[in-house]
Amino acid sequence: MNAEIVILTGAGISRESGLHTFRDVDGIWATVNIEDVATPQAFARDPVRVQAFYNARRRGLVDAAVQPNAAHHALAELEREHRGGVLVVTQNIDDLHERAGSRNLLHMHGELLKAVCAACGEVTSRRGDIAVDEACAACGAVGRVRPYVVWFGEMPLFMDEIAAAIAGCSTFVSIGTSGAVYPAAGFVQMARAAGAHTVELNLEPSQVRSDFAEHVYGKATEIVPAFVERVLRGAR
Ligand code: BJW
Repeated sequence: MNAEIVILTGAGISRESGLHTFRDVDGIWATVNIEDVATPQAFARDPVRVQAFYNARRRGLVDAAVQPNAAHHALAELEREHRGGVLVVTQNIDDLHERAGSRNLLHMHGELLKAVCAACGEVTSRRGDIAVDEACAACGAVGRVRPYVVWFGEMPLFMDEIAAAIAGCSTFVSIGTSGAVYPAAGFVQMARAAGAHTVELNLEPSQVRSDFAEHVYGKATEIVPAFVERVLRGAR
């Protein structure tokens, strides 16, 4: 995946679309414990609770009120217009980048609108709830269908592709992420090692702010379109 610009996005880019971030004061982890919903151990211990948590978030995502915002649209425009190629690596499990038109896109933490069978690995599209006692359509295993998301302690997806893309990029941009979760928080170091220019676009300084060469702080719907315009005009 050759791309001059690699962009990492996090929950902050979708906040102005009406989706919650995780670690802000009104974020998801302020209302529910990670250990209760976002680990394989939680799913083994209490599948009812874990399925209810993700079913509720899936219902929220398919609500007509949730739409891509100006930042998602600006990144899709950048991909269309920039000759050197653009890859978006998102930690988000929502589908707002693809709805805005991004095509060169990797969901490293999975996708809420998909389910996976933990028994056979079959991945399927899913817009409705997953039932706790559901049978997998492919292998018949009961109670093994789970959200297609990456929980703590599980290996994120597309790591080889991401590492190769970062190693070959000339600009690495991080948008709307706190830099609290690895390996994504370490991508900026990989980009620096590859000689890339590194830019942080966020509401506030992230936990890895000192690793970036350039910083712009503000709302994603304001600073991302401005950044994209600057890149497309040819100035960096
Ligand atoms: C705005 C804005 C606006 C707001 N405009 N900006 C010790 C050291 C280092 C690592 C570890 C460690 N102990 C354990 C680990 C590894 C662990 C980890 O990183 N833990 C840390 C907490 C320390 N990582 C993992 O386990 C990962 N796997 C892994 O490492 O595998 C390797 C391995 C596996 C097995 C064996 C051996 C090795 C997996 C991580 C999975 C993360 N999963 C989640 C849930 C996904 C499903 C779901 O959505 O429910 O992913 S957790 C959650 O955090 C979600 C997010 O993608 C992820 C990152 O959050 P994000 O996007 O940064 O959101 P926030 O809320 O943190 O930040 C939002 C930012 O936006 C803020 O800065 C705001 O200011 C800003 N903002 N409004 C612009 N309008």
